[in-house]
Amino acid sequence: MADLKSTFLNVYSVLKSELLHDPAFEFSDDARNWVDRMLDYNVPGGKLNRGLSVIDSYRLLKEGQALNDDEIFHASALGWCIEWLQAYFLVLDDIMDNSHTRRGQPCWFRVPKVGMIAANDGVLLRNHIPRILKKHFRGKPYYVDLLDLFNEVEFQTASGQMIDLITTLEGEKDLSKYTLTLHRRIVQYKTAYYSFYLPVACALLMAGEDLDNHVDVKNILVEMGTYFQVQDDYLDCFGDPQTIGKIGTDIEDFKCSWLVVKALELSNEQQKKVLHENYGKADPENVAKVKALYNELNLQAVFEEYENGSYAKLVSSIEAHPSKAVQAVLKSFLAKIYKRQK
Ligand code: GPP
Ligand code: MG
Ligand code: MG
Ligand code: MG
Repeated sequence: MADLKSTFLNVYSVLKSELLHDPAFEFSDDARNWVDRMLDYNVPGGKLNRGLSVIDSYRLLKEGQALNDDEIFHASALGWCIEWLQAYFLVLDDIMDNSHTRRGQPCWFRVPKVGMIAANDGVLLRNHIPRILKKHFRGKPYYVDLLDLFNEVEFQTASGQMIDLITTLEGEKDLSKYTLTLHRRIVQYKTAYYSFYLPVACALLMAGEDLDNHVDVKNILVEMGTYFQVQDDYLDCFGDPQTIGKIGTDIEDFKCSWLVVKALELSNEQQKKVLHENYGKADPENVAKVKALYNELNLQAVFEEYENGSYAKLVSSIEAHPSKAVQAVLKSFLAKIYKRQK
């Protein structure tokens, strides 16, 4: 495993070096140094789950056949494309959510002399993906499908992010619209497709599969992605910032988080009033009142119950899948996130 990770990290160095010598742009030393630092700051520092999953999934789809160096390189390059996509989303998401830290360091836009250059860095990160794909996959029979997949998933994510953002609009702060149905719609689009479906879809394409034949796999992965974002919402308030590497801002940002939806469901009139008066305010006193109410409502236990139920449902839909290799892919993914603390 440690070995796989170091192989994967070596591929990062190769891809970075190619991008820093892209013949389509005449790099000055300043420009090359900027991109070099920007990539190192934003691309490789996360858990790398999404990226590594492409290699894991491809291996499982090959049912134990040893992968050759070329296959490992290509699966790694696709994994890195997802990590690049994630870096692009996070750099921009942190600006939009006015966040402070990410992966245990200041958000990129908060680094001195970066500021709003980060917005363009996000655009650059996004543009690196088709450049990597062109260089390494142009001759593959699944090249067009790969480009189409990344485009579709990016569109879904940006649409999910849009509904995540417009539900919090100032002047329209209306908690009564925060339901489980709205929450589900937001998280399915903003998180599930790119974080869960995309890695497995990349592996399926590499294995020569037609994605239209795997709608059932997509549905299970979207379900898993929904569970993953509920965990993210939970950790935003109850996680340890040292462990998750970021400080939560969902309460301040008036986010349609799973926690506030559950709190609204479980509150009496008095408690609802507390939420209406304090949710979505930056003042730490207001935030503390919301957190105190979450504790009063025992949301940690409510979450634990959700987590167990969700896990059991996922396991049974995975076990209903006809292919053992696909079952193995899905189970390995689920094992990586079940009861995660970060
Ligand atoms: C996670 O939401 C969603 C994204 C990172 C997608 C962003 C999409 C864009 C098109 C920019 P989040 O805000 O809950 O994540 P975190 O808690 O990590 O900030
Ligand atoms: Mg966000
Ligand atoms: Mg965010
Ligand atoms: Mg979050």
